[in-house]
Amino acid sequence: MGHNNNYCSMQQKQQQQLQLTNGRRLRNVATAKRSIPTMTDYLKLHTQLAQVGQEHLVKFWPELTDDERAILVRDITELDLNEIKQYFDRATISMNENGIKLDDRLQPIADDQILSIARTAEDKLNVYREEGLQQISNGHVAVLLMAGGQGTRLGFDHPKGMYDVGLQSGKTLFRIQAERIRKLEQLAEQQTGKHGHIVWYIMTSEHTKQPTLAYFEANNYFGLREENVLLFEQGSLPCFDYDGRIILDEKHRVARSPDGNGGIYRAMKNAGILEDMRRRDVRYLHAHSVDNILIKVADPVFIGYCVQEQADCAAKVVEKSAPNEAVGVVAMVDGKHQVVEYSEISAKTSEMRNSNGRLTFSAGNICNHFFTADFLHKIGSTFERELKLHVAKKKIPFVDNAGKRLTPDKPNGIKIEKFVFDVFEFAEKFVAMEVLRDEEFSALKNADAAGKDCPSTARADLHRLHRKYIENAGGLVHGDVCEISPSVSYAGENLEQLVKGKSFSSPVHLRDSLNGHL
Ligand code: UD2
Repeated sequence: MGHNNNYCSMQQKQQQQLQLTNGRRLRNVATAKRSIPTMTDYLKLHTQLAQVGQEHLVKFWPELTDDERAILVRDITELDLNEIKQYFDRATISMNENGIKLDDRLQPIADDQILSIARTAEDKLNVYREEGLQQISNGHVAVLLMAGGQGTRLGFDHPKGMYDVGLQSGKTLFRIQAERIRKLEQLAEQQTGKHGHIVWYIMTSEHTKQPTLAYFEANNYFGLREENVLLFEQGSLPCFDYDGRIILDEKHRVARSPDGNGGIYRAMKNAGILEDMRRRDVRYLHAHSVDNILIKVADPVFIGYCVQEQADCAAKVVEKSAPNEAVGVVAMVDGKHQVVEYSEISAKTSEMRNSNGRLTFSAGNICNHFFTADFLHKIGSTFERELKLHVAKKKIPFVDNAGKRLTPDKPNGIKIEKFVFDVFEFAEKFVAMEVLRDEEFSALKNADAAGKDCPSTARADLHRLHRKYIENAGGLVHGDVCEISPSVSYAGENLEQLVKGKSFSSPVHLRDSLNGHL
């Protein structure tokens, strides 16, 4: 099993550092060779563990086989025990702060730090678009896809990116994103005459790495160059009981879970992604979640805006639909940007409106971010260790004193996660871009039974948008089902010659003319 833990000692880190193989594939060197632990190893481990109150981790040692001992030793040595202790202490503080209201410390994003697409003139947006396309042509732009989540709510047993949303084309989220990247490279080349590659970094977790890699290989990287698609694995953190003791998942396994999408910062450093960016002269990174079917991957307008504003960190946001919509909003707390959860604001503050009638705290976060490479280096080398910890009480399977594995029926411990947006406060210049929800955000979170953020809504949102693209280009669509392949248009551009003055009946499927269906 490709167990990678990023919370390890320096020496371990050097041994375990993920390495790039063949310029693309990542391999955990530590798993390549495993030696049989001796009694001396055991005694040494026991002493180290006892110093931090975790010696129970080796209590089943006499019953374990050599192989199991080797696995347990690896699991434990991958933990940086001193750091782990601090994690639990900080997690406890964070749990105690849960629910504290931030109203008195809250300010909205300053007007000059947020650009609303709806209220910006088209020629200004074009300037940003051209800037973004120029940066793409120069090879300075990469995408970081956060794809380490398990998608349990969707009830799909594979990485979410492999989900077929039920479009006519049968395309999965991964394929849609790959095709948008390819199209954007072409658009950039058409504008500048120069072909630049968009590097696609994909963060996976222990659970999603192998199936994701196999899926990309089986699909020939969707026509992208293999060396420009790099998968890497995020770290994990051990699960604790309420007294700070690390939970044993099996007699020879430490219980752990992915360290959250904020794991990107440590994983990018440890897996050599920051170094890869430096080597390729990638200067700007667009990071986003896997589950937004409308995602404008490497959006040149967003990139161009951030570059021209000289921002080091940015977020796309959508206007909150109602005061009680349970989304985090981007705001300032004590003068620093952060995402404030719905639960951290009182109803009175969430209902506040400006003189123009808009909600004062309306910048809904959509897991869609921009970072400069310099900023990511800064986070990796200093601020990563200060990232906030988010704690959830969970039912965590454990082994009892008799060595029997049990699944509790109520929460028995905590899982700790870091969030990608918690770096905003370290930015020297943070900006936000408010985009239109119907053009840029429709998340796939649940199965259809939930009735929202599910396959039916994702499909309907894409159909509606693509229909709007055709209508904006002077065509007519009768009926609801309408899909435009990214090979035809990335975001509604260049459709006039195909659709102007024409009328289409649902189901409409605009594909590459080479494929003959118009
Ligand atoms: C995320 C945002 C939330 C809002 C919402 C919109 C965070 C922490 N929260 O909430 O503010 O914007 O999206 O849809 O960003 N992931 C990993 N590794 C992990 C956990 C998650 O890669 O350990 C990925 C996951 O695959 C997905 C993205 O991060 O692509 C967001 O994760 P989620 O769907 O669990 O987050 P959600 O919907 O609670």
